[in-house]
Amino acid sequence: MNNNQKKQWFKEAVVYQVYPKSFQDTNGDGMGDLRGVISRLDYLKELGIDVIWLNPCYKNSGVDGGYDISDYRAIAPELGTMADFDELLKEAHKRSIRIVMDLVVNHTSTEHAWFLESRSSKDNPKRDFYIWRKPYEGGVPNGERSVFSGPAWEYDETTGEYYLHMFAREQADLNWENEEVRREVYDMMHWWFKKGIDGFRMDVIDMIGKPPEMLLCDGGPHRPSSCGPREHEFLREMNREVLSHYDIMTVGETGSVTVESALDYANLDGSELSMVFQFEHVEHDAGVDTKWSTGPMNLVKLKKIFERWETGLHGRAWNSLYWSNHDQPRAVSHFGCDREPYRALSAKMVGACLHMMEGTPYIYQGEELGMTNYPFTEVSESKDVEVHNGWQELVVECKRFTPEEMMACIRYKGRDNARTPMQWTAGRNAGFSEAEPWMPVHPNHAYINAESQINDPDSVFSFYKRLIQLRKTHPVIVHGDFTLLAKEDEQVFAYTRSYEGKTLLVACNFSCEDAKLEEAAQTCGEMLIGNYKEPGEKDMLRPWEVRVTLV
Ligand code: TEU
Ligand code: CA
Repeated sequence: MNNNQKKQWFKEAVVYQVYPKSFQDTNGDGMGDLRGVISRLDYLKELGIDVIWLNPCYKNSGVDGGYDISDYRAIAPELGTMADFDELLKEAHKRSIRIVMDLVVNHTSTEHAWFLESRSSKDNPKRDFYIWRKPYEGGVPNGERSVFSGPAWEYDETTGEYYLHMFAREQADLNWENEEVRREVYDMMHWWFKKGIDGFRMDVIDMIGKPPEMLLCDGGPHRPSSCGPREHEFLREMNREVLSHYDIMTVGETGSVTVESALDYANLDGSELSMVFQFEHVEHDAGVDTKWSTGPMNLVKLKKIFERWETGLHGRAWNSLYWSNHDQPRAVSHFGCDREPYRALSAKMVGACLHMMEGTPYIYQGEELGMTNYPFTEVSESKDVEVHNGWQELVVECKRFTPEEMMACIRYKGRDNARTPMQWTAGRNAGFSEAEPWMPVHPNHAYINAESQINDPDSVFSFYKRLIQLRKTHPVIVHGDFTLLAKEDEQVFAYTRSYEGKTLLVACNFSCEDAKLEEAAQTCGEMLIGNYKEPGEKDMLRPWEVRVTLV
């Protein structure tokens, strides 16, 4: 039996993502910490999730939410200690909850010891750990652009050369062509697995195999920067050397993945990763050449994206399902309607729409409460390097957006929407912290909070709980094939899943108006879950209604 046949648990699992800085503070410094995660494990157990994906909690330089790691084997002091981490792992395992860590190995912080050595001289043994190039005609080697705006090359005076950084200038890209780099990364991964962690979410893992053209010192233009010729070779090597030795799950964050390349990344023979994160659905409404846009979402386009992924991967590879994470706006604000009276209804609907598809569902902290985007009014309220760099480029330098336009984009798409503190109670600082929180608490915690939802059978929380239970009860949700219905309908997202003689019918109304259902999408069979109390008309969905039935 090969790897993935043995290890099927990741297909049945539901993952909950914890952004530790914003989850729960326990020592009164206004920032969430690992002890805070421990203190909320019973809440997560109650919700019924199987796996926690923990955003980076390693020592870092404070530039990009922990994605600028300066020591892979140390816990960030602001989040706690290694003893706290070990206890978290132990307490989670006691509750049969697995812990998946973030693996950020496309780049390190420029404060990492490897980089300090690398930059110190051209003949330092670690020089080649990073990607250094000579100037081209006195300037940058080529026109490669950072994901966070501006050139991807930073000049370093010590040796008069440029290093590559695909993200912030404090995040230098590692050179995966260097075998020693790979060796170091694999050792570090073994070290964490030996501690007993249950997997890795691999940050921008499609960028480790860089297309050689993008690194040419030729003054050339910005070129594709992901999934070069050695990408899959590196992942298969990592799999052989590390992953295949443990009973773990892996998910590759792969912004460039296509249905076709997913058949390599997440193939069912287990030779690379367990699953991928693809971006097409969350970016379906992105602006022409950047993420910044104000929507609107386009349901027909969105459905076609899901259809392509669901049918393309069925029986061949495995996918993740997510609406939101720490890089995305809130699910209900992006895909539902966060205005009353539709917020809770639509939060449930988008949840069911996603959880009934094929793939491993990810719930981002607060999504299970229907938490919403934050009403940012000033760019200075943002803590996000992506926002500030984007502002500098798009508003200040090239004046593509007026400040008002850019603020509207930030409210719609900014990553800080997902990073405001978790709303536990209606009380002070939403029960997140005794002290002034590092990010503002959303004023709507007065009525959107965990305390008021846990024991309310009609809450978004209780609805998510049932979605998770359904997955454990009906194999069709895990294994069924997918057929999209009503493809051109601009209000209704309806599909069926079929497996071993059972058919699941999911019908969702993505609008504030009633929606007519075509015959194939009309409710029949046993009602598994819905978000309205009163039964409705068979051929009509009410605003933001979802009905899931089984025959
Ligand atoms: O994100 C990768 C990525 O491609 C992001 O640029 C993403 O598209 C963007 O944040 C959307 O606004 C990962 C992490 O999830 C992110 O938090 C990090 O900032 C980034 O890598 C660098 O490590
Ligand atoms: Ca704290």
